[in-house]
Amino acid sequence: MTTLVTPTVHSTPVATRGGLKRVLIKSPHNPVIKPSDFPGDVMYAFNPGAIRFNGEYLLMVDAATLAQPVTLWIARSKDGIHFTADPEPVNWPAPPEDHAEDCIYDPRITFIDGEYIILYASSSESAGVRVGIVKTKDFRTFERVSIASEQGNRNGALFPEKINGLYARLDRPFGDPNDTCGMWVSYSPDLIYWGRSRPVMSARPGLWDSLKVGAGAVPIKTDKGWLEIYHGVTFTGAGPIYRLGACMLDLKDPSKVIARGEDTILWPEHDYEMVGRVGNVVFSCNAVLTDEGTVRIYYGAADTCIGLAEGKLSDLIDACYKKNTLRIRPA
Ligand code: BMA
Repeated sequence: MTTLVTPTVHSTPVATRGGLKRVLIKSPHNPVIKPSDFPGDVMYAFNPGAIRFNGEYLLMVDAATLAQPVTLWIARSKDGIHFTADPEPVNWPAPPEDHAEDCIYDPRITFIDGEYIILYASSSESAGVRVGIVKTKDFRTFERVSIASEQGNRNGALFPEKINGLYARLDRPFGDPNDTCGMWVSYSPDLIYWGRSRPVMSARPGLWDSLKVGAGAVPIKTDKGWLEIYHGVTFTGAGPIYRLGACMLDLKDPSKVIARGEDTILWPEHDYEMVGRVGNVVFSCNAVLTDEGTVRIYYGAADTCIGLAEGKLSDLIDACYKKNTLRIRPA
C-alpha cells in the first residue's frame, strides 16, 4: 500500500537554520491571502503586484475563476496582513482589436510622475504573450497605454524614475518555454515604443537559477544601486522550482550588474508553497519598502495563494554581495 508522505515544514518563521541567517522571514499568518478570501468562484489567487496606496497595502492579484483563466482582482489591507477583496475583479480596459487578451497576469505596479503604471503579461492565442501597460490614478478606473510590439516577452517591471531621460523596464524575452532565458532592460520615450534593449543577466549553470531568470519586483533605489528581487528557475527531474534572489544594478546603466548574491533568498518549503496548481513555486511581482526600513514581499505560492515575507533593506542589500562559502548550491 502506498503511504502519502507530508513534507516536514516549519509552521513558524525560522530566523536561522544550519547557522545561516535568513534574509527574509515568512509571516506566521501565511498564506495571508487564499482563494476563499475572494467572492465568487476564485480557484487560485497568486502573484500580486503590491504598493502602498491611500495609507493601505493594495494588492492586485492574479485570480483564476471558472469563467476566466486569470483575471486581476484587488485586495486591500491596513496592516498588510489582513486583506479584504474588492467585490468585483478590476474593470480592465479593452485591448486593441488585433490582440484579444485571453489571459492577463503578473501585474507590477510603479508609481511615477503622479500616476500608477501597471506592466503585466498580456496573453493572446492569436498574438502571443506581450508586455501590456495600463495606468490608473485611483485603482478604480484604468486606462490603456500600450501593448508592446514584441511577441514572446513578459515579466515587465518599470523603474520608478526615468533613466537618462527615458522610461526603463526590466523584461524577459523568451522563445521555447524549455529554453534558458534571461533578464533584459529596454527603454522608451513614451511607454509605447521600446528599444535599446540590453541583456542584464543570464541563468547560472549549476546554481538555483540555472534555467531562467527574470524580473520580480519593481526595483528599489538605494545608495548602492537598484536593488532587484528577481525570480530564478531550475529544472529537476520532477519539474521546475521557482525561487527568489537579489541583485544590485547600476543606477545609470541597469544593464551593469554590480553584485548578485549566490544564494536564493526565498524558496518553497511549506505545504502551501509546494502543493497547488503549480507546485514548488515562490514568485514575486513586488517588494514594498516600509517606513521602518524593511521590505515586504507578497509572493505567489504554488500559483495558488499568497505569502508574505519580510526582511531588512540592509540585509537584502548585503545578500546581493554574498558568496556561498559553504558551497551549498541547490540545483
Ligand atoms: C511563470 C509565470 C508565473 C508563474 C510561474 C510558475 O512563467 O507564468 O505567472 O507563477 O511561471 O508557474
